[in-house]
Amino acid sequence: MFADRARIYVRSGKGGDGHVSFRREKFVPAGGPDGGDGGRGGDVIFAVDEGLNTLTDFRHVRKYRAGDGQEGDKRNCRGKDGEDIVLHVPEGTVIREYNTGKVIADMSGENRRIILLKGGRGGNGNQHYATSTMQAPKYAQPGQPARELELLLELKVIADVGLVGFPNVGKSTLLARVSNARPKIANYHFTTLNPSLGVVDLTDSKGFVMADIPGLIEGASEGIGLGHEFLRHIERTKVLIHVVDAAGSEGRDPLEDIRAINQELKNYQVDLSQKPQIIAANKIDVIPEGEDSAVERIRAEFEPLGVPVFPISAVSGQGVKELLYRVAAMLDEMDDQPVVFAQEYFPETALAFSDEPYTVHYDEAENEYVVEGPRIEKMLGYTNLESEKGFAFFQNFLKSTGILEELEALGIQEGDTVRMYGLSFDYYK
Ligand SMILES: Nc1nc2c(ncn2[C@@H]2O[C@H](COP(=O)(O)OP(=O)(O)OP(=O)(O)O)[C@@H](O)[C@H]2O)c(=O)[nH]1
Ligand SMILES: [Mg+2]
Repeated sequence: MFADRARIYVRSGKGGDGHVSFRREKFVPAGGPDGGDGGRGGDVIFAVDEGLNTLTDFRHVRKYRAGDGQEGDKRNCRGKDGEDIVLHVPEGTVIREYNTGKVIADMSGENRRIILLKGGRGGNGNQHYATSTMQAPKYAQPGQPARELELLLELKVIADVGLVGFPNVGKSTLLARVSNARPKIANYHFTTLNPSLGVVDLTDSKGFVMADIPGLIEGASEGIGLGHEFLRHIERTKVLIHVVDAAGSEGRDPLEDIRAINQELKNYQVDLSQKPQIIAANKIDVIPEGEDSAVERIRAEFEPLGVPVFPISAVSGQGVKELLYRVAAMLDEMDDQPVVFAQEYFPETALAFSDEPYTVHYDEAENEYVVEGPRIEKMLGYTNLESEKGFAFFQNFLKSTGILEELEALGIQEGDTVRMYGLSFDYYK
């Protein structure tokens, strides 16, 4: 198993309250307001630390709080800012919102340091509220509240190459032959239950990391047979070695096997069939002499599609070296950019007015979907949809709060109308 996980709680600092006070000086009978502003609450920050390679620390300490901003003081003194808290994580840590599982940040590639949760702004002191008619304001602004989130941290070792194929085709046998890994091998389906990794060393060529995943079956892309769990592990690999039993030992047709697995790869949440692929036509040592060779039929169908085919025997080692050098060459040609997951959850918008309710329903009479409630009203009141920034905020709000998912659950189709307080728009994915 190469997924290291931890569940933690983080909280940003509350903004300090603004202060109410009045100048008191000798010979000045009624001084003006001099209440200072509250300090800013501390941010929750994540930073990549090259020296780390596990999430172990986060399984021991689970709660992380940034400091609160201090209240303002008399004589226009600004309250002290709360201290930021910096959580150091290994590269490749994916930070998700715990309840929805949505990605907030992927600490890979360029993402070395991010502010995950901003501290609250400090409130204005009463000095800001003096006007010609109100010279002694007794009001100061409260600081913005702290924000909290439950997070799931997940570390994935990034394998360059993933082995995919039906159960029992020889994926683990291949990994064991070419790497330091010692996965279990046996002549029955689902021998491999957890993904495992091995390092492939090559002379005169750069080595790579290979991931063996459990066998896929039809319906894997819908989660059947733990398909989601397994496919998730190959999301970030750069090349797939598609292993097939070219001897058809179990009475199936190798070509149909390849098509079926490709269909599952295509149907998964992200289209994995777009990844560069190489076919390992395995078990050639047991193809009966003189038989119409499946290898040639595989070549005829897949090589014109740009997928190289290598006949191998993972047991005898025949053809394996050629396969590995071709994989190394494919990796060499690719840029070194790791695949970085896109943000799906936006704490700033998801947590906006989060204690206010809202509802989503279908209005049959109008044939419209209706989203309403104080939370929506406040959000719209606060957002300028004409501006680019405001519109992005609005979109992230719909995504992060789960409103889009609720609409989909109600059966919304492309082009249907959604109504929110006098605002109507067409739904498009
Ligand atoms: N004759 C022959 N048998 C092979 C070859 N490769 C694998 N096998 C046999 O096929 C069976 C399954 O091998 P595994 O490596 O466990 O297959 P797998 O694809 O990892 O299977 P799952 O983990 O169940 O998905 C074992 O009995 C292997 O010895 C090969 O090249 N030739
Ligand atoms: Mg296996």
